[in-house]
Amino acid sequence: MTMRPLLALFVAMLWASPSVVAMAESSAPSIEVWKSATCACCGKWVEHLEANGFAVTVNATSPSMLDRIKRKVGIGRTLASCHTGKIDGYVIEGHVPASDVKRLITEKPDAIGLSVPGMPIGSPGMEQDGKTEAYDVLLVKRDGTTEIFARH
Ligand SMILES: [Cu+2]
Repeated sequence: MTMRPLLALFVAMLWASPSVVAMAESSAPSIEVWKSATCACCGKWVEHLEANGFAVTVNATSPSMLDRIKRKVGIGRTLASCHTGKIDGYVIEGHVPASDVKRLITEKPDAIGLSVPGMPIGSPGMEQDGKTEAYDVLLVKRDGTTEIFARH
């Protein structure tokens, strides 16, 4: 008897999920990215976003300007990576997978944004001969603390 409502819920979820996916893909989310003109892995990350349906505006920036931008948006030294992006008021620092950016703008948590500190091998834009290392996508809170948003 108790299984029936659960089953109904499960079926309802199955029905709901494809439409949620379709909604997320129907409008191209637009992201603005700041990076140095010569950063190759940054360029590959931009291509990764575009391949996943993002409209990307790229700003070529000097390293010192990039540092200033990171500091201004609340990305400290320990959270920093090569490029910095902004989407829907959120900061996207480093090689964050497109799927996590989409989840962020769908779930809309109260936070500064996401960061993948450093440049982990195998993250989007950092592919090297199929090698990968484990990395976490961090949710950067308004007080500067972080929590794990996704593990890869
Ligand atoms: Cu990089």
